[in-house]
Amino acid sequence: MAVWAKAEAWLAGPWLALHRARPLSTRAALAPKAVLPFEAIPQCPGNKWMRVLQLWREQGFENIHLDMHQIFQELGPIFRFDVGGRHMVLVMLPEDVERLQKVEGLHPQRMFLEPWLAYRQLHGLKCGVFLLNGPAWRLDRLQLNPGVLSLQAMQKFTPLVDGVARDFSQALRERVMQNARGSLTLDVKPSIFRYTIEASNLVLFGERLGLLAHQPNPESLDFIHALEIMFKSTVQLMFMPRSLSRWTSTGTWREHFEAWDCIFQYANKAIQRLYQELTLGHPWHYSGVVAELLTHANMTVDAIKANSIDLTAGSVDTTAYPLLMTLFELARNPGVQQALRQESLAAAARISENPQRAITELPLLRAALKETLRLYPVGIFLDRHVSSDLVLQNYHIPAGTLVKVLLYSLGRNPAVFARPERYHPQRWLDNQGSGTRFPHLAFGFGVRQCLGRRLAQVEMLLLLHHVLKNFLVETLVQEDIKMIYRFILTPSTLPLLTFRAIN
Ligand code: O4W
Repeated sequence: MAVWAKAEAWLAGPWLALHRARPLSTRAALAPKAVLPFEAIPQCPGNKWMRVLQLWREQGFENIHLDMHQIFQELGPIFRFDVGGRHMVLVMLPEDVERLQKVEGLHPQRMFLEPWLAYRQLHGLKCGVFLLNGPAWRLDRLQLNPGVLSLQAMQKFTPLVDGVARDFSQALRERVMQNARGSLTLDVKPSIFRYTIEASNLVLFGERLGLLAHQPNPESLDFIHALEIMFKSTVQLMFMPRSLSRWTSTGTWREHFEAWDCIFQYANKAIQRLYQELTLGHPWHYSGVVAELLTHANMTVDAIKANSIDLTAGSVDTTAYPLLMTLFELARNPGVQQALRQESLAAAARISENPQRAITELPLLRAALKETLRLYPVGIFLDRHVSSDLVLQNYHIPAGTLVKVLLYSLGRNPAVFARPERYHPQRWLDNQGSGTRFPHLAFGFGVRQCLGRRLAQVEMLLLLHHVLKNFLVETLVQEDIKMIYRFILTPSTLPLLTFRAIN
């Protein structure tokens, strides 16, 4: 216990100083509130071209979240950073996110993602909203929201997801019961990926693939593999100007484009099947998000296709990894797991009558998902090209600057989250009454927040609800899992989990 307390104090030390902000030295001596010029922002040490070299040698930036976390501890809660020819400002405090939110204009702009854009340019393909900016972005985004992100859309697709989540736990139960011990120990990652593909495909296209009942089909395995290659090569290419990387990383560009070929092929087939059926006659029932868009949205078919590809490809890893990290945290925190199970069992009858109740009747499980994303945010950065001047940590930030919020550091700051290393979902509920609510920023903020937010939340919530009702989840591993940055934050390894049937 004493050791713990010490470790905690050590961890908290620099952080608490950070949160009080503006520590040390010269700045404190200056007139209070005098806004300092941009050039005075502490600069990340090291040479920017050396970092390009490091990127190239290390084949990516797998520890960028840890490196930047470290730099915050050394330089304070704001610093400047350049890689190659790019300049950016990094921040990590909730107050700065608030300031960014306040100055948000009509067309908030994200970073420029060259490798993804290059593929679409090469093939003359339209971009989905993730890559668009300006008025073109806004037009499409406003058309997409009602079919994808609205409460009504969520109410329509929740029963579909519930069916897939039930099938998942049914299939797992059958496998568990085949064992004489009534338990099954496995690497659950392939099953969770099949679940997210199956559930998303049903919600988007109104079609079951049958991935949970049968052995994995080769097409979806290729699709999963292509996504992995695409993410990994994105990081190797995104921090370097193309004029340079075309010479230094020719093989990586080829890999990247081949991965996109496979991803587009996979998604296009699903779109084609649906398109044919809709052409043959209009369905009587809700047939999924893309059918809604094709029949109701004021968008071209090409624009709907481009966004369907983003949704199809974007709803696999982004939902699977938080699910896996939640299962792991529940396995090593049996007390938390038991509390969640009680909540799920108490609400089970009402939810099975109407699956939409899951959203209101499982507050602790929803808090657990927030807690997972606090520690393991899928997107470690929120970024904005600011459209007007603003002040962050008392420094002037001119319009046009790329500002990045490191969510990874925000979630692990003890001045924001007491004992941040603890997996403690209850903190989100304890906090609700008080004035200072915790920032839950894993899905971003404002009009550019994650379009798939509600789909991801429902997929995660219902899978965990049905798993918790049916199984005890256990693990031998108590140590933290090392996370690596591959455009999304992913676990470097996952421990075996044991599922033990209840009753
Ligand atoms: C397509 C997507 C579109 C994905 C294929 C895959 C995917 O995973 C996603 C995401 C990513 C989208 C400096 N997607 Cl064709 C974009 C839909 C969250 C969905 N939700 O990752 C988060 C990480 C958002 N991130 C960033 O913006 C980021 C990462 N690094 N940097 C910024």
